[in-house]
Amino acid sequence: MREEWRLFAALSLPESGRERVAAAIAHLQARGYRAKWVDPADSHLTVRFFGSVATDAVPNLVAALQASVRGVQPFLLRVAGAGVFPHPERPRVLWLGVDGHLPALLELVERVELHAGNFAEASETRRFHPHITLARVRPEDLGTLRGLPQELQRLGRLPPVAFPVERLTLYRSELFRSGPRYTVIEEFPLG
Ligand code: 2AM
Repeated sequence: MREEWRLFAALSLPESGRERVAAAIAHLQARGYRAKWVDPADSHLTVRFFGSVATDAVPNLVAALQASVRGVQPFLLRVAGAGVFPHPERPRVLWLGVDGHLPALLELVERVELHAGNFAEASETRRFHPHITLARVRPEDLGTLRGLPQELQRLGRLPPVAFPVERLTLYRSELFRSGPRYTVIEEFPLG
């Protein structure tokens, strides 16, 4: 049987950003909130989710991502703000936002789409909304999230954390009962 990997390209967070994710999760957990929390060590900003890709196509995907970062200079983002998808009254994903040099981020996203979008299982239908996931909310968690909008506002007002973007990373995601395991397949330095 032909092997497939579940792949996505993302920006990995520096240590200071991972600390902010860990602090945000600890803050929400201290409020008694329950959810499927991410492991802060794995936190990232997804640029493009490819889904299942045949392993024999991975070298071509790597070449396409190499092409997509060519000539793109490193840029600065900041971890800032917080929110939920899809709607505060129906929280499914809790996240931290980013600001800073967003035009450079959007250009990178467009270049990845242009060069590597054809490797993705599904075409991108949703507008790109840069975010760093903190947690996924299960239906049974909803009752624990009392005062969520206020808590997210509080997190969103914390001083922004610098997030220098120096490389794009291709990750493999394997899903286990205990949660996803991410492995770095290849890194693509900017500049
Ligand atoms: P999320 O954190 O916003 O859920 C690996 O699954 C990464 O790819 C996650 O960060 C996830 O984003 C992102 N992703 C984007 N689209 C996805 C999809 N359709 N299915 C699963 N993950 C997706």
